[in-house]
Amino acid sequence: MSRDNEIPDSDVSQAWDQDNQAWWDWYVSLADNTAEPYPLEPAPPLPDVAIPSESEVIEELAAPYPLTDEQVERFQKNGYIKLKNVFSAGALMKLRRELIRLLQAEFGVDPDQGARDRFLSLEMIWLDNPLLKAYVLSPRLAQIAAQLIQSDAVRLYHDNVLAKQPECGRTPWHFDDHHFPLDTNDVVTAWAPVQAIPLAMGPLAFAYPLDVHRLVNAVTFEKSGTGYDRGVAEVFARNNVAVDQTPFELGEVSFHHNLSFHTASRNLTDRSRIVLANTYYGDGARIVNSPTMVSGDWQKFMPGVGPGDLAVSEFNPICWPPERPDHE
Ligand SMILES: O=C(O)CCC(=O)C(=O)O
Repeated sequence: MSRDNEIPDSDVSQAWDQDNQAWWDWYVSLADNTAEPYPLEPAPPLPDVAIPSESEVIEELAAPYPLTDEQVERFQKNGYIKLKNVFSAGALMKLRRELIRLLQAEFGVDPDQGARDRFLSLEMIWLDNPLLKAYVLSPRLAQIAAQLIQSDAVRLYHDNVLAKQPECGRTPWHFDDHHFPLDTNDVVTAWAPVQAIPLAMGPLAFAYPLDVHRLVNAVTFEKSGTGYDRGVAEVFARNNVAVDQTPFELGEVSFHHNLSFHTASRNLTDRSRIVLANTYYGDGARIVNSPTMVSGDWQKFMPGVGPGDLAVSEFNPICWPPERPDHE
């Protein structure tokens, strides 16, 4: 029980009443960080490449990235897949430059210089930033997402710029099913780092196969403290659950299902780990009847849409297939 109001710590039925940055500050506070930290190490250098024009980027992001049946089956079995060369080095460096500019404008800190300890987040950037719009509504990412969840059409749930600063702690074990108040499991997040991620920087790490989420059904979510994170880690360790914790090459993007359990370790390098994470879902999904505080300020991502409604708003365009008209 929390002493203030006698509401149990497991009761998340109340709505989130702060912004998305406050949500992330809260969420990462649920991670267990008791392991001894190591000293920071230098991040790998960024590539020295020509930066493409906006139209070159749009052209690159419109080209399909065909998946093999084996890749789709692997995603469906394991709940995630890491794909190499989804973006060229030039397209990534252009995105990185823009994300740093946006983070600096919002938080007043250069995420690569001296800023410490925080998990910064920006979302819904695509709405008034044409360059970001090209990456977020990118036919390439949405086509991969649609193929992985075998959906005829996918909509955008939201974009999320995530900057894990040097020395910031772990991302707690979780799956995204609670984060997105959608009544479907046809949900996939494209997690696109804008630099290579060595182990020391805390790459996203996935427990597999997908159905290991059933092992932790009985672990009660707690909205304060690190009990849930520790509980999941203990069950996974006891059951020898496999975890893919491997570096990301430049241009590599992971795609994870909303039932895929994932985590990330601390960032122990001297550079922020910056990522653009876009979530897509199968067209036709509805909002669940009772969204919880774990879904954060979801109404910002779907203005005018209420519990039980079809998950369709002007902020959730169909991103794949490109020719499909929006039925609003
Ligand atoms: O970037 C992270 O550490 C966590 C991101 C995440 O959990 C997600 O995008 O689903």
